[in-house]
Order: sequence, then C-alpha cells, then structure tokens
Amino acid sequence: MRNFGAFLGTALVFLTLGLCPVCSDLTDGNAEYLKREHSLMKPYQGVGNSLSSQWDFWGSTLVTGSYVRLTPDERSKQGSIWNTVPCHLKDWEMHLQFKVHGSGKKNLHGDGIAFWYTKDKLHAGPVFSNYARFHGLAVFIDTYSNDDATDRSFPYISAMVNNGSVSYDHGKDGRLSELGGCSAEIRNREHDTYLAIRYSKERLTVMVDVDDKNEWKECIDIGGVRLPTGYFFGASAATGDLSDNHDIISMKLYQLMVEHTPEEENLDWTKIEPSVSLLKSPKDNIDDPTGNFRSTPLTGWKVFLLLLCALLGIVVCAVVGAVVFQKRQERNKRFY
Ligand SMILES: *[C@@H]1O[C@H](CO)[C@@H](O)[C@H](O)[C@H]1NC(C)=O
Ligand SMILES: [Ca+2]
Repeated sequence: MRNFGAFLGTALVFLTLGLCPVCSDLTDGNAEYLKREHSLMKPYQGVGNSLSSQWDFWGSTLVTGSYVRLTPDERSKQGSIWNTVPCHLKDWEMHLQFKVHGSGKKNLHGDGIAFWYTKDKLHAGPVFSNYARFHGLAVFIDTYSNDDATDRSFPYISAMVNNGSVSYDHGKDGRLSELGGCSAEIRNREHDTYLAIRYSKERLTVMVDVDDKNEWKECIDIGGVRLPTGYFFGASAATGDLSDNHDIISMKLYQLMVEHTPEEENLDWTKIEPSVSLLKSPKDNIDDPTGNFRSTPLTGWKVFLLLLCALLGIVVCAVVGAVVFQKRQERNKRFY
C-alpha cells in the first residue's frame, strides 16, 4: 500500500507542476509592464479633446469620475474612445474592464461594445459606431442577436481580423467573418466584468472573467494572426431601437516580455498586412451546440491534465480494489 501512496504523491506533484503554467498564463496586473500611454484608468486624467490628450472621445461618450459611458441607455446613440498614441509594442495584452447594464428585459437590449486595434481611429460607421471596412483587429461583445436564425446564446463575444476588404455584417452578427467566439453572461451583473485580449507571436487569445471568480476563462485562442505595430487601440458602442448603458471602467495595456529572432526584429512591423492563416475558412464556421470554446484545440497542458486525471482515476480504482481484495481475504481467512 505504501507504494500506492508514493505513486499518488508523485502524481499530485506532477499535477501541481502541470497546473502552474496555467496559473501564470496571463499577466497578473504586473504594474512594471503597464503602459500608461496606452491605458485608460480612473480618474481619467488627460481624457478629452485637447492636444496633449492621450485619449479622444467621440459621439455620445461621457466621461465621469468613475466610468466612461460610450452610450447611455437611450435609442440610437453612438460613442467611441480612442488612444491617440500608436502602439509600437510587438507583444501586448489589453485588460478591458467594462459594464453593460440597462432597464431592457431579456433580449430587449443592445447592441454591445467593440474593442479595436486598427489603423484608423475616430472613423465612424455602422459597426458598433465604427467603420465596417477597418484594417486590424476587432473583438465584439455583441449583446443583441440580429440574426433571427441564430442558435447561439447571446451575449456573444467574437473576434475578426480585417485588411479592409471585408465588411462586418451586422445583420448576421458578423458570423461570416468571425475567427472564433463564445457566449458570456456579461449584462446587468452585480460584480465587475473583464475581457483580456492578448496578441503575441502571431497568436490571438481572448479570455473572459465575468463570474466574479477572479480567473480567466478561455474564449478564443488562434494562431497565425498577423497584425502590424503602429495601430490604435479603441473601444466603441452603439444602441439602435434597443439600448443599454455601455461603460468602460478601464483599459489597461501590458507589455509582454517576449524574445524574437533577429530576423523577426529586423522586419518592418509597421508594414505587416492584417491577416489570418486559417486551416479552415471562417465561412466554414459551424456552431457546436454549446456555442462555447469552439475552434479551440487541446493545448499541451490540457492533454496532460486529461491524461493525469485518467491516471489518477486508475490509481484510485487500484487502491480501492486492493483494499477490498485485502478485506475479503482477511474475511475469508476468518471463515476457514
Ligand atoms: C485581404 O484579404 C483578402 C481575403 O481576406 C485577400 O484575398 C487579399 O489578398 C488581402 N489583401 C491584401 C492587400 O493583403
Ligand atoms: Ca448583434
């Protein structure tokens, strides 16, 4: 039996080792790498339409001491906020703290918030109040299902990379151009809701933290994404016949310390065309019934954890089996 104990102990050590890279997966608000010139934080000093301002705002956007309201809970409002400093970091992670709330009942509210990393800023249009043929990255927090035929649950978070050739289709909730997505209950929550968007080494990862558990849950994770440096961060929101308050509490940008090869360093990163090399075309996207975490491959540690769980299961069965066998033998001895 001692051997089983030792085996179990070893397995637990491996389990802990296996989990550690997961714990430290995302930047843990390390202030050292916080980039103030790309961050928007209370009390929002330097927000406004002055020459020295690092953030411009447009439309219905209202800046108070505790939030930046892109739209109020009123019909036909459009608002946005844009970082005026182009981002020259190759590897970054944006933490967006937001709040979507309003008096509308279930499914009678809209339209949501979009996060942007694009060539142009303050370019108004029909996509959550921004330009539809944008260059760069968009992450949509879509609270209203425009497509009647949809089987997915809203609010729905999705990502899109565009080189200006494709128009986001609002009537289809952008389904034809999306790279991946997940459903998330983000509306009228009592606690804080967060979205993390990480771009590093051609990999785009979107995580959500909306259940007040202080942990990131994976929403989108895709490779082969190419984005240039020198684009602008922004956020925008719009209301139509239905409405909501769309508030940004903070946008915190962290620099990720990542090594690049000399060849990569010598590239002119400002000349990169936004693109995605997918194994499948985004148009082939079909929903899985849960609408969750699709197109997410099993990464190394997940496979490892699965194997480990299987192993632990076998160990537990073996231990229980051995104990039962021993007990039975003792009982048998007493009988004979
Ligand atoms: C833009 O993307 C489309 C497909 O999404 C592609 O066919 C086209 O070549 C791209 N244009 C440039 C300039 O990269
Ligand atoms: Ca929609």
